[in-house]
Amino acid sequence: MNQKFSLEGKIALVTGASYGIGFAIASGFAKAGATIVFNDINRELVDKGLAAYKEAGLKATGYVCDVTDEQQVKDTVAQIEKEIGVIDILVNNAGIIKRIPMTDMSAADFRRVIDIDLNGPFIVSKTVIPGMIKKGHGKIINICSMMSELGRETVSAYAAAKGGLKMLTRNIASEYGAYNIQCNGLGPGYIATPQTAPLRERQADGSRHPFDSFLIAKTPAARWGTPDDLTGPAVFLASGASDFVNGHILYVDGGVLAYIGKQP
Ligand code: NAP
Ligand code: GCO
Repeated sequence: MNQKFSLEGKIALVTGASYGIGFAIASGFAKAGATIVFNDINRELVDKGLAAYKEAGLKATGYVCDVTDEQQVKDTVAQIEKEIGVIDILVNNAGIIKRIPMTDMSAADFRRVIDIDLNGPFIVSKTVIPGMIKKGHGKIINICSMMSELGRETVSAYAAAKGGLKMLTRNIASEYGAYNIQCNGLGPGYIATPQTAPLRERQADGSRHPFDSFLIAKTPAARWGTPDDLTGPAVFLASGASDFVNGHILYVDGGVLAYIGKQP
């Protein structure tokens, strides 16, 4: 049974994986036997990531690549295939959020979030899939969100992107399942990373951020998730243990989506 969860001999690309959730998932893949490759948006971040993987005792190869730039993605995937090998596992992790009330949000800001969080996974997936078809197998994992299912004030662009990513996941599953490519989503709940740091900042009087208190009351596990909470589910979706799982969004949220919330 352990063999079913092994990633030995597999090449995994995790986008935006210099730190945060991507770094944790890539690290989990490495511990499961995969050769890990990652990209980030600039050399400084890639070097930061390389140092972090080295410090964790893990071998990783990093590339500077903006997932929204189709030519950069084509060139990077070709370089990976030449230097490392054809990609078996793709995790579309790179993403941003802009928390702005919708009526105050510029169209440019809305487009930027959609570009990175939805167009990026489209561009990287369409570039990687031909190699997977030639290999006769592939795993694509799209990092979705609670906002793939729920709305919230100030995150209109992000929710639209992550809702679209849920359906892109299902469409890739539908269109390429016949090539033994499984495409699934991983939907983290609220995870303690730099992206959510503003929601956890202590108030001037030292009290919890209002959202922090709200989230704890909305989570049966009564805690924020950690990036490490995602590594087991990610390895499952990247491994042979999920070969008949396709088009599924696996929520790793401590029970948020199932829970009405603790009575005040
Ligand atoms: P994070 O800490 O902000 O890390 C995101 C990474 O993606 C950063 O390294 C970022 O670089 C990189 N990136 C941004 N734009 C890029 C681009 N155009 N090309 C390549 N890389 C780019 O975010 P996180 O919390 O780890 O989240 C990772 C993913 O999980 C995102 O898709 C996010 O939406 C999703 N997610 C997060 C949570 C959560 O609670 N944290 C929950 C559900 C889903 P920069 O440093 O330059 O921005
Ligand atoms: C927010 C948070 C969330 C998390 C995550 C939840 O402002 O609501 O940033 O969007 O990042 O996506 O699953």
